[in-house]
Amino acid sequence: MKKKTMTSRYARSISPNTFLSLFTLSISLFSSSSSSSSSLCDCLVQSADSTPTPPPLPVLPIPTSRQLQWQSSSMALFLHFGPNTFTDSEWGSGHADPSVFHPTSLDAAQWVGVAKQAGFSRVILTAKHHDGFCLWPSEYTDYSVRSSPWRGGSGDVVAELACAARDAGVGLGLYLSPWDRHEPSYGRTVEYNEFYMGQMAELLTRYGEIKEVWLDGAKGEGEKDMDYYFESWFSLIRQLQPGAVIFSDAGPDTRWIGDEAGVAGSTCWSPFNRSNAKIGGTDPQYSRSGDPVGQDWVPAECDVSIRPGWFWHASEVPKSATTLLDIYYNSVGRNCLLLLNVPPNSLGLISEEDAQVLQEFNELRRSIFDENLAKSASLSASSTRGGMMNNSHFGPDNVLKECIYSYWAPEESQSDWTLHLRFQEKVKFNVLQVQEPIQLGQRVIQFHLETLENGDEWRQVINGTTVGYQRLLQFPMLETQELRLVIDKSRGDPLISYLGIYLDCFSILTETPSNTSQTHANGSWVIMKTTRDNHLSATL
Ligand code: FUL
Repeated sequence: MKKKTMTSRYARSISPNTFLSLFTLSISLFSSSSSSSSSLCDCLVQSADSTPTPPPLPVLPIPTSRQLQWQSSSMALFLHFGPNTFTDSEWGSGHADPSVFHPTSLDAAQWVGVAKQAGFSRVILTAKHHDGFCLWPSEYTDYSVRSSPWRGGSGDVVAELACAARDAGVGLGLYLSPWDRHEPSYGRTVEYNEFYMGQMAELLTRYGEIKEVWLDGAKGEGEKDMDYYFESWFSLIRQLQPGAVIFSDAGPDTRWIGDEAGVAGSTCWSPFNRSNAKIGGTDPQYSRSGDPVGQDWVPAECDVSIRPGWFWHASEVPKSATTLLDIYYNSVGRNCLLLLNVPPNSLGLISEEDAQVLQEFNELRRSIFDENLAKSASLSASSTRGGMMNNSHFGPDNVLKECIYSYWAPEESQSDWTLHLRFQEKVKFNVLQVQEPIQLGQRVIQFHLETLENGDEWRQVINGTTVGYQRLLQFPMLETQELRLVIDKSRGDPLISYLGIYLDCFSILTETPSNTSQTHANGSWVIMKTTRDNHLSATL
């Protein structure tokens, strides 16, 4: 098939010198600020050749170092906690008596421990939800922990969580709701923006390093009209916490995916036009898919709760581990970060049943993804940048290293982009993982996996659109000795940093739609699937 190289249309080149300094800067920032990233960077290939072929130019836009670090963490744990936890509500009126806030066993170290053991390296707390109640003793309002009986009015949930997170090496993010149903100045634009920025400054100066600031676009119908000074808020956040990513419906660093089910589009670009999105009024379809010609790098975050509500309610139970696994495929497996809400209960603890499910979810992921079956294959490629004979940095074997800075790159101006895997014996698998070195931009538009049958017939197993940081595709069990990953369409030359094949014995694929051909199904030709606990979910 003739491929279209879209370099001229999409790549806004920058000079090689600028690129190299950007590249070096991003590696050094990435490695200095992330403990887990040092192992990622250990795999940088050192040249034995005195004049190695340099990396290709990036295809813009590209991520900042804080976005790279955010994306590499894959999952964060959301903690909705406040008066709603005690009043059985979701959107508190803002008039609940502060005395309702009385967790008798609050233990932030338990929250962080549960998160860490289940593989989450960041937690994000609702420091203030829409009811306006502050989980820290804000100077600007008395509607806070200071007016509650908890710790005799001298407690500070944000401080306890910050301390526990620091001790455990877990990152901390904070949610400060713009919509405030308690604060009397809400509705008076200048006054409320000053109030809000005063609170933001407290949060960003008292508690050490903050990794993410979560700006919720929600607001009830018929509520007072007012403007939020987003640009001033963003500048303040940058000034006080330059390493923090800012989440909102429209970025600037990470965007809302457009639903609260944890499901991204099966096509999901990190490029996006921020000017096309409005905080509090986005087009869900645009948010889900991103924009292949977007000027801004704004990857998506998928938020979803382990329970039906965001806050803890005695009557609700957590989703099963296999349901969480399904959500993982549809979020992390579609180039997004999964933000899973696990609300502490009215004792101030993550409930035992939630912790149990998280542990099982962790075990499921480990048992599936710990062993990349592709490691036993011998790899070849249609071409290699710099040639295979020249100690190339860009050979196909790089796709077996867990590092985005080592990747396979084809020779420039090729019409065939293929990675070929040959096994000594047949391998059995049903999951494909592909990753791009996104520090050089998101490139792959369309790809497919094919297997050799009857010695000389290549049959397509699955196809997909977009890869990004990570793409996971599921398909019925396959047994083969030869495989090819073919990139059909790309913005510039495609680059692949990782290729994995895995055996998932937990998700059961049950139904194939009769009207969907494999060729056009975009990695989701298995429309409905059920997991062992009979959970049924749509994967589109
Ligand atoms: C929504 C809010 O209205 C919900 O209460 C929750 O905080 C969720 C994460 O975002 O917009």
